[in-house]
Amino acid sequence: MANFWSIVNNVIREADVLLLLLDARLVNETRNPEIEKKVKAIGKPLIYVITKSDLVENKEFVEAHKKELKPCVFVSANKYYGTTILRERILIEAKKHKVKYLPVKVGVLGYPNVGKSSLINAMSGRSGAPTSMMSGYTKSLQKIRGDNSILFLDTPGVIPFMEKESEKHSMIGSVDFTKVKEPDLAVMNIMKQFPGKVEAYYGVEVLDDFEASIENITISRNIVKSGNQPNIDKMARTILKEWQKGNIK
Ligand SMILES: Nc1nc2c(ncn2[C@@H]2O[C@H](COP(=O)(O)OP(=O)(O)OP(=O)(O)O)[C@@H](O)[C@H]2O)c(=O)[nH]1
Ligand SMILES: [Mg+2]
Repeated sequence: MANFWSIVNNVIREADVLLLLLDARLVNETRNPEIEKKVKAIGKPLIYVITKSDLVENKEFVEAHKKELKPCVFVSANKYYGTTILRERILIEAKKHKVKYLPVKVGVLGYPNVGKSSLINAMSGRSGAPTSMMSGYTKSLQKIRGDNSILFLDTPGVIPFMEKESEKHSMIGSVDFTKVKEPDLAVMNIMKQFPGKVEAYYGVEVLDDFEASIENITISRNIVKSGNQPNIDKMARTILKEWQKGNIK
């Protein structure tokens, strides 16, 4: 991870404009005060890009963020929303900061798995930046030509240095479902923050006792281990996978 930070620091130095990608479902959780501070300190423009907006039905909730995050653009790499507006915003910010040459160098920053490489691909119309549902996929700096006016600098995702919140990282997908140590805790956290979504997806009753809900889902899917006991760990990992893939929304 230390090495990933050094790539991020170099990109902050090299880029003319920085994008900080935030997950539309977890806007506050995916902000990174360390990155925001560094970019401000160096005096470069930072655009907040709220991505995966196709996964959010309650647009008002997302709209509320517009007031506190400036400038801010909503996009979806999957649905190609917002890419033209973002391109315009990048060029406006570059001009405001007196960038006199093209292409404008645009550093793309954010948590692992937030959708950095996917956005670059959506904006460049090619698959120049490899993507994956497994977090930590981009491991080095990649330069991808957007068009004549933009050169993207893709970075490996980083999380704030001192942050050790494993449930949050599972919810964001920064630690992917195969690596999460306690998937049941991660699922309970999602159930708490997004009431009823997991239960609705699996067609079980919403209970106050999240552990019981996971058990009910496990039983309803007949996921068992030896001795015919419900295999909670296996089911919780599957639920987490569906969440991280954006199927539960
Ligand atoms: N629904 C939805 N899924 C998205 C969107 N953008 C990315 N994804 C998915 O999110 C996952 C991660 O995407 P990447 O583009 O690889 O994310 P990244 O930020 O580059 O990840 P690292 O390189 O690991 O830091 C993939 O499964 C993508 O398909 C989006 O706008 N909407
Ligand atoms: Mg990537």
